[in-house]
Amino acid sequence: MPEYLTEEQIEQFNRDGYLLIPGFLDCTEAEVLLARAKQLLFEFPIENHPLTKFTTSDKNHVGDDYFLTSGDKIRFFLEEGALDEDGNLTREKQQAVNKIGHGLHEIDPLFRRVTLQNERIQSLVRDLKFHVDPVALQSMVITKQPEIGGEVPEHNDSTFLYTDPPSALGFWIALERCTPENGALSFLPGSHLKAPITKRFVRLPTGGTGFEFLATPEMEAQYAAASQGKYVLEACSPGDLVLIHGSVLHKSERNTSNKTRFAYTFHMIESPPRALYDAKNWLQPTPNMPFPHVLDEPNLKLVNPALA
Ligand SMILES: O=C(O)CCC(=O)C(=O)O
Repeated sequence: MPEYLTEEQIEQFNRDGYLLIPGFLDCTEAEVLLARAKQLLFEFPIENHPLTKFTTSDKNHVGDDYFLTSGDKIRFFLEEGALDEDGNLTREKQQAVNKIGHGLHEIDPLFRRVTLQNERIQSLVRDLKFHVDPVALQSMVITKQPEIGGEVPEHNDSTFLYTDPPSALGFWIALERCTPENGALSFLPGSHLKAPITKRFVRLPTGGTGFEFLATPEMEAQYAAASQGKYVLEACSPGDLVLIHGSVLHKSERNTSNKTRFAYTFHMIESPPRALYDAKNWLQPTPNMPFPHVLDEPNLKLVNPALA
């Protein structure tokens, strides 16, 4: 018997490749995370920041050291539109950040509680049966700043968090109202069943990041044609959770409103030997911070004494 999800919700996730769960966090829980994210933005020192922008286009994807070594840290990536031609910030730092990442789920006690010390997450993971022994590998707060909050182009998450076989699962929690105007997520239902992962985002041997292609251009065109369809926009309220299959196509538009759109998201993958995560991936575990096992009881109870 499922503990948290209904059989209908599990079927819906398997059919559509995503599932909206309204009110996964209550309003207070969502407010606490929102306030913490704003505090982090307020407190981070902009002096000595390398002014790394979060860019997502196929040709120009972020890949400097500040990004590549952010897996076990809390770092701040800027919006492309927040810098002028000379590289100077055009607005206050709090309004210049695109996302905070990628170790919030381990380092920050409030984000850790929601991610790794949360019985609802454990029940949901057991119900979904997507993974046997998942590990959490990254987390982010995405802020979608008013007017400059950039679009996130169509993609699937297993391209960026690649395992063999693909096993990524996204948890995306709205911390504010998400509307068509401020860049709510939209999905291509069923696309996870129609097209395999055709490329993966890797560390290049020459430095930086790029894509390694796993299919010929002909195969890619064939899969792209098979997965055409109508995107469904999912408006959300604070606390709503969207589960995102690693192969489902999704995107979000630019924020054209005057309101922010904060969301907290983290990802899990299956652990070996069921799925292999290799050294080509941009995000690497470190001796200080191996990927935590989500269903591992001792791990769940372990609270970093430095954070207690
Ligand atoms: O929050 C967004 O706008 C995009 C998030 C997303 O696509 C992802 O985390 O994979």
